[in-house]
Amino acid sequence: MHKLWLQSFSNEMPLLNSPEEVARWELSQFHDASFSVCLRPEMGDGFEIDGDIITGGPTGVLYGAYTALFSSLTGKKHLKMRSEPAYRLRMLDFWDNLDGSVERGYAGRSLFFDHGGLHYDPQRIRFLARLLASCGINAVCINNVNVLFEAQRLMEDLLPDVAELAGLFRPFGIRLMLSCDFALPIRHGLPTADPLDQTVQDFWRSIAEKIWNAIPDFAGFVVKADSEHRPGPFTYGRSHAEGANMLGDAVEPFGGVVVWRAFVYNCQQDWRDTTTDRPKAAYEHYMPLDGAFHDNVLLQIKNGPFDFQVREPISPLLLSLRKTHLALEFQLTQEYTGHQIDIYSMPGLFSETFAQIPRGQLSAVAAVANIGRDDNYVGHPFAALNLFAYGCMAWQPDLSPRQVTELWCHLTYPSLSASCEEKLVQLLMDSREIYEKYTAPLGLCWMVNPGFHYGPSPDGYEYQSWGTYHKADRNAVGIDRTAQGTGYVLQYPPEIQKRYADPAVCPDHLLLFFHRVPYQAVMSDGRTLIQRIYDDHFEGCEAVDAMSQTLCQIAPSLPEDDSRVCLDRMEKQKLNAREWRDVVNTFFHRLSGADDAKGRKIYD
Ligand code: GCV
Repeated sequence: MHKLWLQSFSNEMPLLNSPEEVARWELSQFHDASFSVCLRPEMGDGFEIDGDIITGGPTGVLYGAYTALFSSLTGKKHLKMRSEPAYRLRMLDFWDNLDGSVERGYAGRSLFFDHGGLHYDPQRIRFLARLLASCGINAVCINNVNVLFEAQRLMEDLLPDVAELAGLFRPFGIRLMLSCDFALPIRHGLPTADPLDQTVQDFWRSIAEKIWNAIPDFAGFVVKADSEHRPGPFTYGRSHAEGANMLGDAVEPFGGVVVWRAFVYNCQQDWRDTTTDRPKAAYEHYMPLDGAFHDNVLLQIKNGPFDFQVREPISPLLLSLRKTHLALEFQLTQEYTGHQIDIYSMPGLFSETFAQIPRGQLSAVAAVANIGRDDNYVGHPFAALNLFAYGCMAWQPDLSPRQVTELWCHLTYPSLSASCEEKLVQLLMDSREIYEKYTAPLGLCWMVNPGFHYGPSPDGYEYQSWGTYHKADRNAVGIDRTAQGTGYVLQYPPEIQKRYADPAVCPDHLLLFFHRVPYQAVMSDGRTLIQRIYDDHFEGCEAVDAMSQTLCQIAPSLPEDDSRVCLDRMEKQKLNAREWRDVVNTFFHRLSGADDAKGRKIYD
């Protein structure tokens, strides 16, 4: 079984009962270091390391143990440090269905489900829990936020099986969550799911009671309501605060939380309608509700205002709500970023996002898992970096992308030479910008194949109902989202508005997100926009060839399976990059009639 970044750790972990036992056992397996553990319950997740003494709370000792061991494996001895997580709740959300499929999953089928019920290898689940705990993740929501009909059974006859699964995660300090269907009361014969209806409120209280009886440390519910055809309070003329608070009240006696997703927009927009601009939707829905949510309700907001595109500005909602508990949501599974075939490393994204959010603004962090039943859990061996970095940075958001990438490389491939390791670190660090260049540079979103979301289709979403348009014509491309256009930019605090509203100062990588720009407009570096589009696509594609050469140099030093999978996927990435380059360049060449100043081949 693949051990990902726990390469140097023993495989033989016995059944243990608590994070403290796990901590002591992990430490006991490393003979070149001897640590002692001291429990201080009031420290919670926090810990202190002073030489060979680890002091921490009930879960803190576990995090302290992994930190001490990782440091010792990277040659750092005699640590003296104190640490506690920046965010109390560090969630991983699985989009797994009971039939074993995974929505937007690129690492094989579900690790939890099959054939309409729970179906898993306990060994693999325990190892997964160990991996997650080792990077600080402390909650997993096991089922898809699109709660398909069958999945409602997780709160019904399948609850004992869910409780058993919770028992496998518990010794690793990880609590379970479930996505729930807002219309569940109707399935049970109630005529309504109206959150203000007393019978509905009683129904949810009794559901909560059953769940917490079965799983005393259950963490709470994740809810996708009134979003992409999911049921929700709008059906009853109720607000999302009314809907979320009703569930909040139901779980409150048990100390539970409701994580309410803010991914609400009109997915049946008429493309002719220029008065609706999808990125504005979440802010318009939730700003008026600031202060209306109960204390145990968290609003979960995607990092950008659209939907995990290759590059988006930060969601303005994350910066503006002041009286609501917030959870930031990332997507590790590479839906729009290469399906775990192409390499796209996310530490840079995490770091840039955290850096823009004032300290204290967030209560929790969540990420959509990139995990499945593949032997290496994540499809592409290098995609494990995204999982590891997410966990580490949800704990310590100011870790630098390089630090976390180096740590991951060192732990995952301990026998790489220093020069190979440096090559791999650089390859991973560069991968995001390279992917962006050959696919959708300059803030151009949604040029992917509709539905499937891999490979280019510049006009694929242009006349659809999803509110995802770039409006390229023969003169210009992009949407004017300034005050003169859709007004989206006005949702940002004034100092950020200034940065985005003026095309002369707007960062190039977001230019076409905020502005409609003529192809012949001159960019800050003196090139025309059209030339920049061509250059980025040619350069991105060349960079993939260079990346492939670097990978060939590193591959012989990687474990055989990893080497094979990486090289095989790199061949596919090269084809994908070439396809993107040619399709997008041809698309803009046909529209603009402008030739490439460097005379490179653009197909007619
Ligand atoms: C789980 C995007 C994805 C959907 C996903 C949705 C969401 O639209 O394509 O698969 O649904 O986001 O985050 O709810």
